Amino acid sequence: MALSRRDLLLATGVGVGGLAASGLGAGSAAALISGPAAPKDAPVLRSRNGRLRVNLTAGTESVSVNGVPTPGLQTFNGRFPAPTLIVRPGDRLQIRLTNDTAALTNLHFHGMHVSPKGLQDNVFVQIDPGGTRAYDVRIPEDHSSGLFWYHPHFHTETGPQVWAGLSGLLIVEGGAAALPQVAGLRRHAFGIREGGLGPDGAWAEYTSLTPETSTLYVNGRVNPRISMRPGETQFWQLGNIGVAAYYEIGLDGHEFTVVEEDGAMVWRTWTTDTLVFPPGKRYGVLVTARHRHGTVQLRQLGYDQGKDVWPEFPLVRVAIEGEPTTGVTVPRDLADPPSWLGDDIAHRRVLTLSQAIVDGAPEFYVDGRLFDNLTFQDVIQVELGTTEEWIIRNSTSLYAGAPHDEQHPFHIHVNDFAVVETGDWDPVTDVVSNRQRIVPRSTADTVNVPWNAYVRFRTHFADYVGRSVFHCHLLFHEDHGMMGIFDIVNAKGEGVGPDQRLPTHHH
Ligand SMILES: [Cu+2]
Repeated sequence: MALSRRDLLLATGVGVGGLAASGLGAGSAAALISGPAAPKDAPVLRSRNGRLRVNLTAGTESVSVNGVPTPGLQTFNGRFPAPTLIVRPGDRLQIRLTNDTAALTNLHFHGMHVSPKGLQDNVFVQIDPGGTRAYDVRIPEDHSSGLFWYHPHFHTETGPQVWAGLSGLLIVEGGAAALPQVAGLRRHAFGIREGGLGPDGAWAEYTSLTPETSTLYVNGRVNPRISMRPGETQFWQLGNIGVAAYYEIGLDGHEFTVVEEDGAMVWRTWTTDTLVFPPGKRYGVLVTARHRHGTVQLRQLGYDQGKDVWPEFPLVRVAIEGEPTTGVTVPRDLADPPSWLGDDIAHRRVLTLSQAIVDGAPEFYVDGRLFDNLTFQDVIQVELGTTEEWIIRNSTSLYAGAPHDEQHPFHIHVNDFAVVETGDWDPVTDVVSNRQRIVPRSTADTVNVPWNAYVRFRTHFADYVGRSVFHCHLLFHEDHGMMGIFDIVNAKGEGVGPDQRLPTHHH
């Protein structure tokens, strides 16, 4: 096969770029699959010599979505999906972001362990319409590797902007992808999101679609096709980069071996038939094709979030074809768990998620308080270098007027956590039952909290001081109050940055 590099990029998205740049060269690339018909995968932008410099313009465009010209999207650089950014630990990620939309915006690097201050992962940055800011994100040498994503995070605009198209994949190379068993495998990165067209043929208005009327897109396409050889093992990184959909994902007749969760290699692998992805969640998995030809379907099996019931939907067609080959396995234990898991606990905190209808409008709370970015109250202060234990509990059912019990995906910025316990919790009687102690196999930055239930995690505040946030990753909930602020402060009292005070509004 004589495929150009461009053809290869279009054919397999990130996978081929990853192989080419990891030094396998043209000889290996020539053995790769030819691709699906629809040539609309995201462009791949890769760091060189320790730096990835990118100009991104957020603007309103008419673009082709799954082969259909579609007005009404907001895009980075006119691309749907947004460009995939690939960096390495130790790199500088320099993004000059121009805001050509009519609303305030900024950038968040979901899951990254970088500074929350300045023009790095600072959600308090405010870029006015017509404005430009130059981000300079310094990724530490010891940063974990895996799948991350980037999207705007300006309070009250996050949901509408991600919905309209402003979310893209961000890959930090290394980690599980660099394991000797994995490094030579063909790879795919799947950015999965919901969306769809409105009655006028334009991209639908935010919140105008139901789960039943939504379309699920993988790298901007509906049910794209990839191929595997019989017996071949591939490395897939999957991420939910949408606003509200939950997914339970399975590949017919196949298993996933999990080697990466939320942008970090797991220290103990596990094998499962299905994986659940609340908004923001990512997994990296090894998949070995069966030893026979035919097409199998990667699919959303369906998920009941409480309010929203997401129906089954096809995600990726996997054609098993060509010469049989031999798959790979990885050891069950890949690394040592982080030493901070055994630290003394400096503080224990309990946060309660709830919601209510007030004057006919839904409100969402942390500890009964509505977040807004005009009055930063009740800021949690944590000490740099310490380990804490947090309990996140969901009392959705408790508040009068709440329309539904809902699950909430809890997400925190800057530092990952390890879940050590889950259980049921009755918010009326405060009785805990069905307590499950968990020996963690991985860290996470996003965890689902069912109603009348809790999760307990440990987290370590390493390396960075500054002000940041935790929130529900159902973006409508986040934008309507289910978010809180924490300050990481060092022994000298240094923490919140001068640009992390109350933002100014000019309406
Ligand atoms: Cu929520």
